[in-house]
Amino acid sequence: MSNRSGTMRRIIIRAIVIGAASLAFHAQFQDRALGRAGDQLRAEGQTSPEQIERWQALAARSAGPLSVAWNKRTGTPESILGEIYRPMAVDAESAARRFLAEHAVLFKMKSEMDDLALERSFESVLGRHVVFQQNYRGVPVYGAQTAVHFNQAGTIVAVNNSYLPGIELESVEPRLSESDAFDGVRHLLPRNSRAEAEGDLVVYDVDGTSRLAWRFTVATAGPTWEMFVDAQSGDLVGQPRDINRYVSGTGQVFRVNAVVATHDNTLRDNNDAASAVPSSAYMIVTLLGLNNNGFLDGQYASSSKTKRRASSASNTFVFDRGDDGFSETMGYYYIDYAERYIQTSLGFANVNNRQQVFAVNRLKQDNSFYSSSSKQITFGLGGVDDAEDAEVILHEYGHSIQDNQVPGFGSSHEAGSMGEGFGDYWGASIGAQFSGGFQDTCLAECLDGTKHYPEDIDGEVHDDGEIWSAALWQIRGSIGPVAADKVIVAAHFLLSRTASFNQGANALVTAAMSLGYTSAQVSSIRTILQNRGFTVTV
Ligand SMILES: [Ca+2]
Ligand SMILES: [Ca+2]
Ligand SMILES: [Ca+2]
Ligand SMILES: [Ca+2]
Ligand SMILES: [Zn+2]
Repeated sequence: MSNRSGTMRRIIIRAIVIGAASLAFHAQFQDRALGRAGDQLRAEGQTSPEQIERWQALAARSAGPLSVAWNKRTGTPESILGEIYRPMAVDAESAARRFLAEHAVLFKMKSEMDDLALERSFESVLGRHVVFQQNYRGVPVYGAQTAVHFNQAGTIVAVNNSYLPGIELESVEPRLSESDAFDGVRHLLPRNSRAEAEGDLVVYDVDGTSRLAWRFTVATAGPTWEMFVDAQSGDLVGQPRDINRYVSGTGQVFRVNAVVATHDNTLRDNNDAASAVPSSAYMIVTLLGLNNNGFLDGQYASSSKTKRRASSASNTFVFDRGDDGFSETMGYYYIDYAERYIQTSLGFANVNNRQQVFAVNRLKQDNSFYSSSSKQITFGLGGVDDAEDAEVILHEYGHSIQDNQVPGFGSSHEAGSMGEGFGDYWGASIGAQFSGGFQDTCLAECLDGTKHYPEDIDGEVHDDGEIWSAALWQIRGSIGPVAADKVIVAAHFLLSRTASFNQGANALVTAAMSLGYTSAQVSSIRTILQNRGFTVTV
């Protein structure tokens, strides 16, 4: 007997060192050695030898084979499945409490269970489900719940457990009030997404440390932010997190615009007629980040200022250009695409990380604009509807990007010109990801232009912006699309709202050096800008 338990102990220790797979084997082995039912017993995760013994005591009395997963941090069962415990002749909550109390040492719970409050008790086709919330001295422990699931016969068939044992806090009285705590961190939320917060006092455990914290949820038109603030120190714990659940939908868009999509510069608008453009110009795309409310509302874009909005319960937005829903879909798709590119490919977490609201049919003129006061984009209907063209959509989004990086950017003539030039560049650079190299007439003329600073300045921001967009386009040709897009966006951070062309040029070179670009890349950028007539001294 002692020999056998000595062997077992050695096996236990080795199993723990080797990890989950071996532990599963061990548990199976030991169970069989004890002569109990449970050939199918499986274990996942790790725990201590003492806990294994307690587990064996539970498994020995189970009605059938079990599986268990261990919580790495606490060493307690995180999930138990199987016929765990025979029916008891009491109500479900009492039965659940009796079961947990009997195994309180295994679950590392207080035997009196007075820190478990009934959260929910409900029926399903399986049977009854009883969910407890853990409280610490009356304060809910965030995410700490224990659920006991019964089948129709009253047998316990599953336990989920995230109870957190061993919490020790000096006080559960917050030093900071809810509003003081939020005031200290609200500036950390992405710009333009600040709103009123809902706060709850919780015990929050992260990285093995428990603390008293205010949990805030901040609903905005786009993301819903969740953030935790230490209720004693006021420190933000972790990062704000978007807790919305987004869905994907289906949309139909032009590959950039009708001309680029067909490589046909002779296409005419024909008063918005669908027949003016061949069906080959369209492509079906996945619309990401939708809120699932049936409209084109999502994480990074919303067509909510549009009149008579398109809607689809299945998030299917397939229209041709005869329907304004097509323009809404174009706006949603390309804005969302650009923002994901900024965050994922360029690596900026804080550049226009918000929901861009736009309207596609409120303006009759052949014009579009971004408003730095409302932060919204309005696309005009004159001629070809502006939102039928990704280059226009992205141009306006370019203004939004710059306003987000440097609020009020463009307040001098040269800064305004750089804003127009960046918008044209941005539309062309993102558009080129779809166009396979084809440029429509306008873009080719603007971006490959030879305008030179300062003698070609005529005082109109779009005209003078062509000096800037042509320089940026050359930089892109020299160092590549992603490297160019990244340094161009990064350089905005270094500018004031009234920056001059020369400041913009020096900022580009400074940003390239700060990003660690090679000396060949940096000198190429510098030379291109100097050849445009800018004075670059960095
Ligand atoms: Ca038209
Ligand atoms: Ca239209
Ligand atoms: Ca029109
Ligand atoms: Ca137009
Ligand atoms: Zn513009």
